[in-house]
Amino acid sequence: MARVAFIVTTCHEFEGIKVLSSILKKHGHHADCFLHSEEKDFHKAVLDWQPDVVGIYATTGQEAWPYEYIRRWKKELKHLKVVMGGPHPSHDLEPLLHEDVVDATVKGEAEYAVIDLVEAWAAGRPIDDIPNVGVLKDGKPVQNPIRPVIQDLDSLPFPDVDVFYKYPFLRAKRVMQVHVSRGCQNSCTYCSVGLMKKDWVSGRRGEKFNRQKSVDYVCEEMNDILARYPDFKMVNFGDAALNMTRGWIEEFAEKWPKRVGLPFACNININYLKESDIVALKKAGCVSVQFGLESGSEKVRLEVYKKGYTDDIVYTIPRLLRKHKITYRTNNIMGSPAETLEDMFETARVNKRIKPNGCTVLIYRPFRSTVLGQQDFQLGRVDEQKDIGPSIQNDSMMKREDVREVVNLQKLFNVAVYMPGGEALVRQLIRLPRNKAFDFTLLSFLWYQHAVVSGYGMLDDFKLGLKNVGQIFGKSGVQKRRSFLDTIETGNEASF
Ligand code: B12
Ligand code: SF4
Repeated sequence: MARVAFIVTTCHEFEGIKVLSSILKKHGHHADCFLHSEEKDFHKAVLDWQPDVVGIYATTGQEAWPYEYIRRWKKELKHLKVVMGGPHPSHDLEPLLHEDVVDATVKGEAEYAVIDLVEAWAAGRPIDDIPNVGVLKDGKPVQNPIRPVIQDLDSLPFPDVDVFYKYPFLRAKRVMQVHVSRGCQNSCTYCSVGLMKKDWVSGRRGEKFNRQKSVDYVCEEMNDILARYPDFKMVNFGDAALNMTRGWIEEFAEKWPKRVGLPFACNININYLKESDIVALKKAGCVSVQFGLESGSEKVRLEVYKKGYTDDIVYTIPRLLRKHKITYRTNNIMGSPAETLEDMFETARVNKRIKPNGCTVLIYRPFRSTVLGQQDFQLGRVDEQKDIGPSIQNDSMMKREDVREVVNLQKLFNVAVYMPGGEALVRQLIRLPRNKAFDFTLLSFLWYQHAVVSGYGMLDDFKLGLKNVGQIFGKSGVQKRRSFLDTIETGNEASF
């Protein structure tokens, strides 16, 4: 039986790891997860656990941080194997070139690939033919074909929350993070989901990419967690959109209040949201929703981002949310190649008009796993030498004359939206060199809106910040310098 240690830097409960841990345990293996921020001596904690396999979850920019740790562990644990999974190696096999560190990657959904992999390693069998796995052959990274995505999410065991809630900080928070679906109805060009849809499905007839657990499964999963961790006051659904399957929210509104009854926040896709869904969300106990406005320009939203949110939808849904007393926050992108600085000010003005309870503002990042990102690299729009760290809230990688103004506007966006006369002031301020006061302004708004408006709790959010205060606005690769902003659970990372 193999011992598998997952490792992550961000202080958050990762759904993918919870599921992988539970499926490994179901197959008789041991699994645990080690959070860098929560261990006094990270190197020793993992080493003392004596893993046979270390599993890294990586988004782009967050793949290299553990390499030095792994080199040290490999010196002491001669048999140790290392596998990397998650969005980054699913689209980019570069990690395999670090032969002394990464032994295999996994593309897409990893439940069954991980079982095959650890069992092959334990038995000394070759891993070259395991579906989803990527390996180095004759010095070249090779990606094996992938198996179909898991069609019935109810067939999976309950996610193993214990590997995260063993940490006092995570189990003492007000808000529990939960996922009830995989996929998304939209395919926005700046998001990886569009390409995942094409790439992560095998093409088998009838195979679905958008899947949701049944309401009964979700209620049972919740009660199973609450029986062991009864102090959570609220749930945040981290899914791309809770309104993914027609009829699901109505059934949820009937069952959740009686069987679980915790208030919750979630993300929604407003182009699929009807007033009856908003009524059902309210009835179910929804206190706050978040959606991606992304751009004030309808043309950019529809033609470049392919987001499907017309101006009509953008102005109607907030009115309905206010009518039914659900608070809402928007996500906004600054600095994409589709926009001028004036377009970005228009995004601020549209926010002013639709009166969100908070605005999350992210800087456009050209991921190779997105349609728009691939175009940017092809067209030479990316400053590839610039290390902006793993975050999409720190700096811009785009070659643009007005990059300083764009980054400053992202930091001061909320001033333009919420302060009387704010836009005129911000127009002056963004010309100044970037500085800590601007960073602090962004953090303060984010903290207030997230902690107070969406109900995550001032203290929890503040503590999360303090844990990482030495790591503000970091570069890639070195875990000590990871961005503080990465560590803030914005409650929604879907719509960026
Ligand atoms: C919820 C979410 C978050 C949450 C939780 C993160 C998490 N992964 O649980 C929070 C808010 C913390 C977050 C933060 C960020 N996120 Co995020 N997030 C998502 C979102 C919406 C869903 C992820 C999810 O839980 N899916 C459900 C689970 C079951 O799937 P999964 O995590 O992919 O796990 C499966 C496989 O990936 C694999 N797997 C997962 N872990 C491992 C580990 C090993 C060892 C192996 C072998 C396999 C494996 O097996 C799992 C089960 O099948 C996705 C978009 C999406 N729809 O996928 C973006 C997404 C993953 N995030 C993204 C980004 C950019 C970020 C941030 C960098 C943003 C920032 N703040 O600057 C940070 C990075 C933090 C971090 N260390 O990952 C990008 C990644 C793009 C890329 N190419 O790298 C995505 C794809 C959205 C996008 N823009 O396109 N995010
Ligand atoms: S940005 Fe949000 S709405 Fe668009 S495809 Fe990604 S997860 Fe779906």
